[in-house]
Amino acid sequence: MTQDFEGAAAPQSGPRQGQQTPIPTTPPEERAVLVGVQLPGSEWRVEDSLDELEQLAATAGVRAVGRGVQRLEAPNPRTFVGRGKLEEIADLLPSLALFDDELSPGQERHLEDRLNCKVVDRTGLILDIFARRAHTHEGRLQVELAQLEYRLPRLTRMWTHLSRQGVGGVGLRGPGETQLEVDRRKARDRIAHIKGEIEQVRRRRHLLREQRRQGGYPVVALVGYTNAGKSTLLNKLAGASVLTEDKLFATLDPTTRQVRLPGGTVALWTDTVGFIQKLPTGLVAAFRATLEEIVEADVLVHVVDVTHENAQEQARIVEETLGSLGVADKPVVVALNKVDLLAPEDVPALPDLDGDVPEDYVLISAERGWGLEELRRRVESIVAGDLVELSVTVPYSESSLVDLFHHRGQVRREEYTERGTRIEGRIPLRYRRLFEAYGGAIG
Ligand SMILES: Nc1nc2c(ncn2[C@@H]2O[C@H](COP(=O)(O)OP(=O)(O)OP(=O)(O)O)[C@@H](O)[C@H]2O)c(=O)[nH]1
Ligand SMILES: [Mg+2]
Repeated sequence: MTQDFEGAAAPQSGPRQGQQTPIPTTPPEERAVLVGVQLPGSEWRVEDSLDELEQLAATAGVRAVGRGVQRLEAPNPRTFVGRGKLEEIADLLPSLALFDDELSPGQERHLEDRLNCKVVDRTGLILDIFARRAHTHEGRLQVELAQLEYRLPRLTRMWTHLSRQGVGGVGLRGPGETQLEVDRRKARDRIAHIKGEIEQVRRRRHLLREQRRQGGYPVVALVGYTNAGKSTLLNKLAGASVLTEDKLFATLDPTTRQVRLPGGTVALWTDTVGFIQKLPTGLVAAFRATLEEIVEADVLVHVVDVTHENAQEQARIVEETLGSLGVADKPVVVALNKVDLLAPEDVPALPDLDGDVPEDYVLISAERGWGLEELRRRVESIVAGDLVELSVTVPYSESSLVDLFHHRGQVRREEYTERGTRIEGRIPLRYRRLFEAYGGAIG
């Protein structure tokens, strides 16, 4: 087991965020030590992951004053890191210890006792950022749900602290326990209530999407690692004014704008919340109403900050997250962004980057507007898709399907029969199954 440690006296040379970490105008109050472990088989170097954690911390207004890094076979079940490392961290007298991995409630409690400071894990920090950034009703609901679910198992803390300090005992145990039960019940009630409200949000979004579908507009979702440039791209394409920032998780709420494709089709492009490594599944689930924009999109544009030293790993995280949303097989165009930052001689070398660059990629600079025409062309060719010949009779109750045929396909013949609208024509392959019940392919 090797150990290394960088304390306040030897600060980590800033992460590559030299260009990214904003300089705080007021001195932040929190003095945080960042703690990470390198476990066997993990794809990320712990230092890179801590660079990212430092960037997250800066976004939350916290200054990192040191790092504790340890190579371990497995995290310590009680204290996550080993005893020696704990002492080194405690010596720095931080007001906050930020752990790069999710801690169990028990670990958090032990660590707070040993380090005598606040202990927050990566999830808690991300939730804090989300909470600051949620502006819409929907965003707030989703964040509150994620926070409550995160905190519920941690609600025992107050009580155990008291009992260990000897304040408890028989007299206090009753009320303490009762209070805890009350708190838990309140939290559970609130969770149920929010889930109900989020369900309404989902329904509303679903309706909106149905309306769009009836309008026949193809839907494009911008996905990608946080800070990749999704919002910048949407702004450039649509003249939208989505907040873009050199901070993680600038966007929480999806924005949708119309963008005309080169052939004249109008598509709806939606900007979504960024992904990040070690994003707990509970958090992803809380954002389901928003992420359904991705699930229901016709095409995904995966924006990658190709200048980031972990671009490959970031892209993989995005693919994994898409997989967990069940959309791994949706058509994707990869937009390798920020090429304006690359030296010209690096640009043509990109396709060989680790031999792992996907086929359907476009080099772009969202900021300069480079490559956007090509991007729109790629998207259009996917949206147009392969056309198949269909002959169907659609019941009058399903008039939206007739609209869809008109908007997305080419109607050659249409007549009104007793059973419904009879249509012959061509439609993109992927819509065929919608018409399966009403007829079939010609030839
Ligand atoms: N040089 C350069 N910078 C870019 C480009 N595109 C985006 N950026 C910068 O990258 C940072 C992040 O951009 P955003 O558009 O906010 O990124 P995002 O993917 O929406 O990020 P989140 O909403 O946080 O997930 C901003 O500082 C942008 O100005 C580009 O093509 N070139
Ligand atoms: Mg954004």
